[in-house]
Amino acid sequence: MISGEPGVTVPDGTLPAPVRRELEGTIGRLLAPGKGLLAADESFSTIGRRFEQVGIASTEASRRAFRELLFTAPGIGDQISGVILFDETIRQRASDGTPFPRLLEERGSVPGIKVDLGAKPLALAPGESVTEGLDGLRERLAEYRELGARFTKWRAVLVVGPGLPSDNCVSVNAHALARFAALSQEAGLVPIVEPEVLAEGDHSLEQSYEATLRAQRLVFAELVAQRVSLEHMLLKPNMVMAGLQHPRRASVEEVATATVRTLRSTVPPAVPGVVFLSGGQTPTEATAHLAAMNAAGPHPWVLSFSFSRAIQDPVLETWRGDETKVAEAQAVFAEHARLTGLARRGPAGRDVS
Ligand code: 5MM
Repeated sequence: MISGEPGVTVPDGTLPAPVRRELEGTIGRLLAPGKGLLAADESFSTIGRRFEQVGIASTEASRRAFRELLFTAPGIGDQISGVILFDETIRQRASDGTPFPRLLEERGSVPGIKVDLGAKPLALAPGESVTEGLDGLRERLAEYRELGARFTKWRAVLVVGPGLPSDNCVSVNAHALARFAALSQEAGLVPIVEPEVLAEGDHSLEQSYEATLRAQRLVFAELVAQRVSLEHMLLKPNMVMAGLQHPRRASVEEVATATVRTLRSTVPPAVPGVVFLSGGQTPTEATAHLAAMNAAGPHPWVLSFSFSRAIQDPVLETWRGDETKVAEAQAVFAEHARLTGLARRGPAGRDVS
């Protein structure tokens, strides 16, 4: 029990006090003003696709070189509060032999890890998926902690289409997200809960809004049912947008308004922060949307970013696997991270640091 007003005590959940303190410390670092997260957790197939687009062969060496380029970018810790790593990456080292998690800590970014094993076809639900990876997760979390991770991420994928996402798909993914979050908190790792309503498709903004609302409602119902401490987690949602193949792009204001409405309707104020994915938006779009949402504040949660493509794409295009372009690509990275960090500014709101 903790004391609130004199004479009032409220239950403070099931997490032991030292674990709560550690999770709060990590969250404070991840949500530090002006900074956000870099999602560098592409699995083999995803990074293979991204590399192929710029003519780079995906090998252990090329993946390591690209991640080293990102993690050694001058000033990374001034702009990137945390980096989500992939299983291969958390075990790799910089050229000087420093393990990547230690390198990031030394530079002021918290190392984290994607712990799901990917979205797999959901039985009897054509076109839909369920994210796997719960078996043995407690043991894997203990190992990742040993390797230096201080937060975790799990992504569920929801497709919008006629009759989709199905209630069944939303439900099984919400259940898995909550199981992952509970196990992470138990291990002293801050869970980042990512129910992604995909932007791929020709659906309208209204359909994206409805699917996002439904997904987030159920995710929070499951989180509460499974005793996850809402104060010790972060949500990583999509922004509400028309599908990338929809003929009309919504305005920045429309996206910001619709996205903030879904948050207000579904995310309890106990949640300290929301770190958006970029979902195929250009860096300019993703940054403009985040800035507009923050300008519409103050909000009960910190609104920040956890972008992969919207930060990395221009860096990859500059680098293209060319050793002589490393410094130039790092400068592009620093500039994009700086501009994205500026989008975190808004009216004075919640401060968790
Ligand atoms: C980096 O991409 C992550 C998913 O990777 P896999 O599909 O290979 O497992 C993804 O979860 C990412 O962290 C988020 O979607 C954010 O990335 P974007 O590109 O949407 O900002």
